[in-house]
Amino acid sequence: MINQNVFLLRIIYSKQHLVLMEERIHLFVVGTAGCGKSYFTKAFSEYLDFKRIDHAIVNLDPGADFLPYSADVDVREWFTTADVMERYRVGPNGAQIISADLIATKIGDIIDELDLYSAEYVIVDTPGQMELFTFRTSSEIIINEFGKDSCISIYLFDPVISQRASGFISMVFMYSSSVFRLRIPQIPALSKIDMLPEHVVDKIIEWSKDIDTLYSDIMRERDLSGDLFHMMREAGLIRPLVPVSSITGFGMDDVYEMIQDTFYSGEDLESMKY
Ligand SMILES: Nc1nc2c(ncn2[C@@H]2O[C@H](COP(=O)(O)OP(=O)(O)O)[C@@H](O)[C@H]2O)c(=O)[nH]1
Ligand SMILES: [Mg+2]
Repeated sequence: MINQNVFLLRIIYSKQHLVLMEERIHLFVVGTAGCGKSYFTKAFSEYLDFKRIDHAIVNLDPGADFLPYSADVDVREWFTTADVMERYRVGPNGAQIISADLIATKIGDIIDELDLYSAEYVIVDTPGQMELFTFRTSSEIIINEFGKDSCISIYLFDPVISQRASGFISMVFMYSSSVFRLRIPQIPALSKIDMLPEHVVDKIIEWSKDIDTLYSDIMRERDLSGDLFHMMREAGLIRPLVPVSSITGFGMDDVYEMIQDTFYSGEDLESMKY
Protein backbone atom coordinates (compact mmCIF):
# COMPACT_ATOMS: atom_id res chain seq x y z
CA MET A 1 0.00 0.00 0.00
CA ILE A 2 2.97 2.33 0.56
CA ASN A 3 3.82 4.40 -2.48
CA GLN A 4 6.17 7.38 -2.35
CA ASN A 5 4.45 10.72 -2.97
CA VAL A 6 1.66 9.55 -5.18
CA PHE A 7 -1.30 11.91 -5.29
CA LEU A 8 -4.62 11.23 -6.80
CA LEU A 9 -5.65 13.67 -9.48
CA ARG A 10 -9.27 14.37 -8.83
CA ILE A 11 -11.46 16.14 -11.31
CA ILE A 12 -14.44 18.00 -9.94
CA TYR A 13 -17.00 19.39 -12.33
CA SER A 14 -18.70 22.32 -10.74
CA LYS A 15 -21.44 24.34 -12.37
CA GLN A 16 -19.12 27.22 -13.15
CA HIS A 17 -15.78 25.62 -13.75
CA LEU A 18 -13.72 22.50 -13.87
CA VAL A 19 -11.48 22.13 -10.88
CA LEU A 20 -8.46 19.89 -10.92
CA MET A 21 -7.59 18.78 -7.44
CA GLU A 22 -4.47 17.02 -6.38
CA GLU A 23 -6.11 15.89 -3.20
CA ARG A 24 -7.54 12.86 -1.60
CA ILE A 25 -10.99 12.71 -0.09
CA HIS A 26 -10.82 13.05 3.70
CA LEU A 27 -13.75 11.54 5.57
CA PHE A 28 -14.03 12.68 9.20
CA VAL A 29 -16.02 10.37 11.44
CA VAL A 30 -17.78 12.50 14.04
CA GLY A 31 -20.32 12.02 16.84
CA THR A 32 -20.83 11.87 20.60
CA ALA A 33 -18.80 9.54 22.86
CA GLY A 34 -19.48 5.87 22.19
CA CYS A 35 -21.68 6.50 19.13
CA GLY A 36 -19.53 4.09 17.11
CA LYS A 37 -16.91 6.27 15.35
CA SER A 38 -13.99 3.85 15.69
CA TYR A 39 -16.06 0.83 14.65
CA PHE A 40 -17.48 2.77 11.70
CA THR A 41 -13.90 3.62 10.68
CA LYS A 42 -13.10 -0.10 10.69
CA ALA A 43 -16.30 -1.06 8.82
CA PHE A 44 -15.89 1.60 6.14
CA SER A 45 -12.26 0.63 5.69
CA GLU A 46 -13.34 -3.00 5.17
CA TYR A 47 -15.93 -1.83 2.66
CA LEU A 48 -13.25 0.12 0.72
CA ASP A 49 -10.98 -2.95 0.87
CA PHE A 50 -13.80 -5.00 -0.61
CA LYS A 51 -14.16 -2.45 -3.42
CA ARG A 52 -10.37 -2.41 -3.84
CA ILE A 53 -10.20 1.32 -3.21
CA ASP A 54 -6.87 2.50 -1.84
CA HIS A 55 -7.29 4.23 1.47
CA ALA A 56 -5.57 5.10 4.71
CA ILE A 57 -6.84 5.42 8.27
CA VAL A 58 -5.80 8.24 10.58
CA ASN A 59 -6.49 7.99 14.30
CA LEU A 60 -6.80 11.43 15.88
CA ASP A 61 -7.83 10.15 19.32
CA PRO A 62 -4.82 10.45 21.65
CA GLY A 63 -6.91 8.97 24.47
CA ALA A 64 -7.80 5.70 22.73
CA ASP A 65 -6.79 2.62 24.74
CA PHE A 66 -7.96 0.23 22.08
CA LEU A 67 -8.77 0.64 18.40
CA PRO A 68 -10.64 -2.01 16.42
CA TYR A 69 -8.51 -1.30 13.28
CA SER A 70 -4.86 -0.83 12.59
CA ALA A 71 -4.22 2.87 11.97
CA ASP A 72 -1.84 3.88 9.16
CA VAL A 73 -1.17 7.20 10.88
CA ASP A 74 -1.80 7.43 14.60
CA VAL A 75 -1.57 10.60 16.69
CA ARG A 76 -0.48 8.35 19.58
CA GLU A 77 2.86 7.96 17.75
CA TRP A 78 3.58 11.48 19.02
CA PHE A 79 1.68 11.66 22.31
CA THR A 80 -1.14 10.11 24.30
CA THR A 81 -3.54 11.66 26.80
CA ALA A 82 -1.71 9.73 29.55
CA ASP A 83 1.61 11.35 28.48
CA VAL A 84 -0.03 14.78 28.66
CA MET A 85 -1.34 14.10 32.19
CA GLU A 86 2.16 13.30 33.34
CA ARG A 87 3.95 16.06 31.46
CA TYR A 88 1.59 18.92 32.33
CA ARG A 89 0.57 17.54 35.74
CA VAL A 90 -3.14 17.78 34.99
CA GLY A 91 -6.08 15.46 35.53
CA PRO A 92 -7.82 13.44 32.81
CA ASN A 93 -10.21 16.24 31.73
CA GLY A 94 -7.46 18.86 31.46
CA ALA A 95 -5.26 16.37 29.62
CA GLN A 96 -8.01 15.65 27.10
CA ILE A 97 -8.35 19.35 26.31
CA ILE A 98 -4.59 19.94 26.05
CA SER A 99 -4.14 16.88 23.85
CA ALA A 100 -7.04 17.96 21.62
CA ASP A 101 -5.22 21.25 21.04
CA LEU A 102 -1.86 19.53 20.57
CA ILE A 103 -3.22 17.48 17.66
CA ALA A 104 -3.08 20.56 15.42
CA THR A 105 0.66 20.94 16.09
CA LYS A 106 1.23 17.50 14.56
CA ILE A 107 -0.77 18.05 11.38
CA GLY A 108 2.41 18.60 9.28
CA ASP A 109 3.79 15.24 10.46
CA ILE A 110 0.43 13.55 9.85
CA ILE A 111 0.31 14.86 6.27
CA ASP A 112 3.97 13.84 5.68
CA GLU A 113 3.10 10.29 6.75
CA LEU A 114 -0.05 10.24 4.65
CA ASP A 115 1.97 11.27 1.59
CA LEU A 116 3.64 7.86 1.79
CA TYR A 117 0.33 6.22 0.86
CA SER A 118 -1.38 6.17 -2.50
CA ALA A 119 -4.70 6.68 -0.78
CA GLU A 120 -7.75 7.80 -2.67
CA TYR A 121 -9.64 8.05 0.62
CA VAL A 122 -8.47 8.96 4.08
CA ILE A 123 -10.77 7.94 6.92
CA VAL A 124 -10.18 10.11 9.98
CA ASP A 125 -11.34 8.73 13.34
CA THR A 126 -11.85 11.67 15.73
CA PRO A 127 -11.49 11.86 19.55
CA GLY A 128 -14.01 9.99 21.70
CA GLN A 129 -15.73 13.09 23.09
CA MET A 130 -17.15 15.07 20.22
CA GLU A 131 -16.50 18.52 21.71
CA LEU A 132 -12.77 17.78 21.88
CA PHE A 133 -12.74 17.81 18.12
CA THR A 134 -15.60 19.94 16.79
CA PHE A 135 -15.44 22.74 19.39
CA ARG A 136 -11.66 23.18 19.38
CA THR A 137 -9.61 25.16 16.87
CA SER A 138 -7.67 21.98 16.02
CA SER A 139 -10.48 20.76 13.78
CA GLU A 140 -10.42 23.98 11.75
CA ILE A 141 -6.64 23.87 11.38
CA ILE A 142 -6.66 20.20 10.37
CA ILE A 143 -9.45 20.68 7.82
CA ASN A 144 -7.69 23.70 6.30
CA GLU A 145 -4.39 21.83 6.10
CA PHE A 146 -6.01 18.82 4.43
CA GLY A 147 -7.77 21.22 2.05
CA LYS A 148 -11.33 22.22 2.89
CA ASP A 149 -12.66 21.18 -0.53
CA SER A 150 -11.39 17.64 -0.01
CA CYS A 151 -13.14 17.14 3.35
CA ILE A 152 -16.50 15.66 4.24
CA SER A 153 -17.77 14.20 7.48
CA ILE A 154 -20.15 11.51 8.57
CA TYR A 155 -22.06 12.40 11.73
CA LEU A 156 -23.22 9.33 13.64
CA PHE A 157 -26.46 9.65 15.62
CA ASP A 158 -26.44 7.59 18.81
CA PRO A 159 -29.16 4.96 18.35
CA VAL A 160 -30.13 4.64 22.00
CA ILE A 161 -30.65 8.39 22.53
CA SER A 162 -32.42 8.77 19.17
CA GLN A 163 -35.15 6.29 20.12
CA ARG A 164 -37.32 9.00 21.68
CA ALA A 165 -38.40 12.08 19.75
CA SER A 166 -36.93 14.43 22.39
CA GLY A 167 -33.64 12.49 22.32
CA PHE A 168 -33.63 12.56 18.54
CA ILE A 169 -34.03 16.35 18.45
CA SER A 170 -31.18 16.69 20.99
CA MET A 171 -29.04 14.68 18.59
CA VAL A 172 -30.09 17.08 15.80
CA PHE A 173 -28.82 19.97 17.98
CA MET A 174 -25.48 18.19 18.40
CA TYR A 175 -25.32 17.49 14.68
CA SER A 176 -26.10 21.17 13.99
CA SER A 177 -23.21 22.28 16.17
CA SER A 178 -20.93 20.04 14.14
CA VAL A 179 -22.34 21.53 10.90
CA PHE A 180 -21.72 25.09 12.14
CA ARG A 181 -18.27 24.37 13.50
CA LEU A 182 -16.76 22.24 10.73
CA ARG A 183 -18.31 23.99 7.69
CA ILE A 184 -17.80 20.99 5.45
CA PRO A 185 -20.47 18.76 3.84
CA GLN A 186 -21.87 16.30 6.35
CA ILE A 187 -23.66 13.00 6.01
CA PRO A 188 -26.01 12.42 8.94
CA ALA A 189 -26.29 8.71 9.75
CA LEU A 190 -28.08 6.56 12.31
CA SER A 191 -25.45 4.35 13.92
CA LYS A 192 -25.62 0.70 15.14
CA ILE A 193 -29.03 -0.04 13.62
CA ASP A 194 -28.50 -3.76 14.36
CA MET A 195 -29.07 -2.86 18.04
CA LEU A 196 -32.61 -1.58 17.53
CA PRO A 197 -35.82 -3.35 16.51
CA GLU A 198 -36.71 -2.67 12.89
CA HIS A 199 -39.83 -0.64 13.73
CA VAL A 200 -37.78 1.69 15.95
CA VAL A 201 -35.23 2.24 13.16
CA ASP A 202 -38.10 2.96 10.76
CA LYS A 203 -39.59 5.47 13.21
CA ILE A 204 -36.29 7.35 13.62
CA ILE A 205 -35.74 7.46 9.87
CA GLU A 206 -39.33 8.70 9.45
CA TRP A 207 -38.66 11.56 11.93
CA SER A 208 -35.62 12.57 9.88
CA LYS A 209 -37.71 12.69 6.71
CA ASP A 210 -41.15 13.78 7.90
CA ILE A 211 -40.68 16.83 10.05
CA ASP A 212 -44.38 17.23 10.93
CA THR A 213 -44.49 13.75 12.48
CA LEU A 214 -41.32 14.58 14.41
CA TYR A 215 -42.83 17.80 15.74
CA SER A 216 -46.06 16.18 16.91
CA ASP A 217 -44.15 13.28 18.54
CA ILE A 218 -41.86 15.72 20.36
CA MET A 219 -44.81 17.74 21.62
CA ARG A 220 -46.35 14.54 22.98
CA GLU A 221 -43.21 14.06 25.11
CA ARG A 222 -42.48 17.65 26.13
CA ASP A 223 -42.79 21.28 25.02
CA LEU A 224 -40.36 22.58 22.45
CA SER A 225 -40.46 26.12 21.19
CA GLY A 226 -42.20 26.14 17.82
CA ASP A 227 -39.93 29.02 16.72
CA LEU A 228 -36.80 27.03 17.50
CA PHE A 229 -38.13 24.00 15.68
CA HIS A 230 -39.11 26.01 12.61
CA MET A 231 -35.73 27.72 12.57
CA MET A 232 -34.08 24.29 12.40
CA ARG A 233 -36.46 23.19 9.68
CA GLU A 234 -35.84 26.39 7.65
CA ALA A 235 -32.06 26.03 8.08
CA GLY A 236 -32.30 22.53 6.61
CA LEU A 237 -30.75 20.98 9.73
CA ILE A 238 -33.21 18.10 9.96
CA ARG A 239 -32.04 15.87 7.14
CA PRO A 240 -32.78 12.25 6.17
CA LEU A 241 -30.54 9.87 8.10
CA VAL A 242 -28.64 7.06 6.44
CA PRO A 243 -29.05 3.92 8.57
CA VAL A 244 -25.74 2.11 9.14
CA SER A 245 -24.36 -0.80 11.11
CA SER A 246 -20.66 -1.42 11.53
CA ILE A 247 -21.37 -4.97 12.67
CA THR A 248 -23.40 -6.08 9.64
CA GLY A 249 -21.92 -3.57 7.16
CA PHE A 250 -25.40 -2.25 6.41
CA GLY A 251 -25.45 1.17 4.74
CA MET A 252 -21.74 1.39 3.85
CA ASP A 253 -22.58 1.47 0.13
CA ASP A 254 -25.07 4.31 0.72
CA VAL A 255 -22.44 6.31 2.56
CA TYR A 256 -19.95 5.68 -0.24
CA GLU A 257 -22.44 6.81 -2.87
CA MET A 258 -23.29 9.96 -0.92
CA ILE A 259 -19.61 10.84 -0.72
CA GLN A 260 -19.20 10.26 -4.45
CA ASP A 261 -22.30 12.36 -5.16
CA THR A 262 -20.98 15.19 -3.02
CA PHE A 263 -17.72 15.41 -4.90
CA TYR A 264 -18.64 14.32 -8.40
CA SER A 265 -22.31 15.11 -8.96
CA GLY A 266 -21.71 18.48 -10.55
CA GLU A 267 -22.87 20.45 -7.53
CA ASP A 268 -20.81 23.52 -6.87
CA LEU A 269 -19.14 22.75 -3.54
CA GLU A 270 -19.07 26.43 -2.62
CA SER A 271 -22.82 26.73 -2.89
CA MET A 272 -23.57 23.52 -0.99
CA LYS A 273 -25.74 23.97 2.04
CA TYR A 274 -23.94 22.56 5.06
N1 LIG B 1 -24.20 -3.57 17.93
C1 LIG B 1 -23.32 -2.66 17.50
N2 LIG B 1 -22.39 -2.18 18.34
C2 LIG B 1 -21.51 -1.25 17.87
C3 LIG B 1 -21.56 -0.78 16.53
N3 LIG B 1 -20.59 0.15 16.37
C4 LIG B 1 -19.95 0.24 17.57
N4 LIG B 1 -20.51 -0.59 18.47
C5 LIG B 1 -20.12 -0.76 19.89
O1 LIG B 1 -20.27 0.51 20.54
C6 LIG B 1 -19.18 0.73 21.43
C7 LIG B 1 -18.54 2.08 21.13
O2 LIG B 1 -18.03 2.06 19.82
P1 LIG B 1 -16.80 2.94 19.37
O3 LIG B 1 -16.65 2.78 17.89
O4 LIG B 1 -15.60 2.63 20.19
O5 LIG B 1 -17.34 4.41 19.74
P2 LIG B 1 -16.59 5.83 19.61
O6 LIG B 1 -16.34 6.31 21.01
O7 LIG B 1 -17.57 6.73 18.93
O8 LIG B 1 -15.35 5.61 18.82
C8 LIG B 1 -18.22 -0.45 21.26
O9 LIG B 1 -18.41 -1.30 22.37
C9 LIG B 1 -18.66 -1.14 20.00
O10 LIG B 1 -18.54 -2.55 20.11
C10 LIG B 1 -22.57 -1.31 15.66
O11 LIG B 1 -22.72 -0.95 14.48
N5 LIG B 1 -23.42 -2.24 16.20
MG1 LIG C 1 -13.33 5.97 19.26
